[in-house]
Amino acid sequence: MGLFDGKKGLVFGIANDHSIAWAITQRLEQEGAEMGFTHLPDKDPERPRMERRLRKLVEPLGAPLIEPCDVTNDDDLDRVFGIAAETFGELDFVLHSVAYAPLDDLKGEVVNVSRDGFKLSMEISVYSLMTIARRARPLLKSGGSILTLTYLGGEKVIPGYNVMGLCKSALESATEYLAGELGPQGIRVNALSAGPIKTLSSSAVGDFDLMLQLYETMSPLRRNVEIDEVGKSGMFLLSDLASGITGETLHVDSGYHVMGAPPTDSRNDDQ
Ligand code: 0WD
Repeated sequence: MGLFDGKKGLVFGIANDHSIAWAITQRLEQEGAEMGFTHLPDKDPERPRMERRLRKLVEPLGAPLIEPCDVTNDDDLDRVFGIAAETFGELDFVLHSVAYAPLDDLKGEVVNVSRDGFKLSMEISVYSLMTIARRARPLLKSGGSILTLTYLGGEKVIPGYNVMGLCKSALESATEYLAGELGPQGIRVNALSAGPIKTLSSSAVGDFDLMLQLYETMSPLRRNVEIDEVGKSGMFLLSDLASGITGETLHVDSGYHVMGAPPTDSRNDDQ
């Protein structure tokens, strides 16, 4: 008996086998979930890289829905949710694991962020949660849930995270508002705040290797989180085990977020 036997969901944001959404998907699949998946539309239809990568991962799971979807495109979203309604009827969960900021805006100081870069980052990384939740709402069963992915840079200044920090702050607020609005329908909305994990997206974040080192020396567990730890906690938040949890941002980060100063054993004795 799996926690997700007979349950159906939609997953946005698997780019490859290093993606956090893939780690959560693997745990959901082990628990019996049936899932549909979207990928970024390929720019060159002759070389469908994104589609091929996703198909390789999810076809072995017997995925009944694999569709291109750019979350900035309403037609794409309408099509995907239309197919989801035909394929699944009702949904039990939606996983939103999507974020983007133009490289120049991500690398530059927040004070210099461009108007267009700010709008695009917010649209893909924050508004997409609202627009997905709106379309998912009529399909989600009472007891269903939505999960998004965030990072500590939405709560504290993390140099190098820059405009994405502003996006994550707004995303966590959106999680709370959506929880407030969808709760009366029995739908939970939560965010998982993951520690740094090497993926396609994180490779664009400045000083990423330094962050990995900091988590090793500063976090209470003195190590980085494994991607499967994010996978199983994500599965938990989407499952009935978390039936009393909504509007929450759960940190899965070896406890790094509770530290206010470096631990004594990491300080240089000569100082
Ligand atoms: O350390 C990390 N990796 C952390 C990631 C720590 C804490 C949080 N997160 C968050 C990210 O901000 C993101 O919200 O987790 C989520 C997933 O990130 P990931 O697994 O690290 O990154 P990745 O494997 O790149 O998946 C993000 C995907 C995109 O991948 P690429 O690399 O192709 O941009 O978001 C999707 C896309 O699949 N995506 C879009 N999907 C639809 N429409 C769009 C779009 N316009 N833009 C990006």
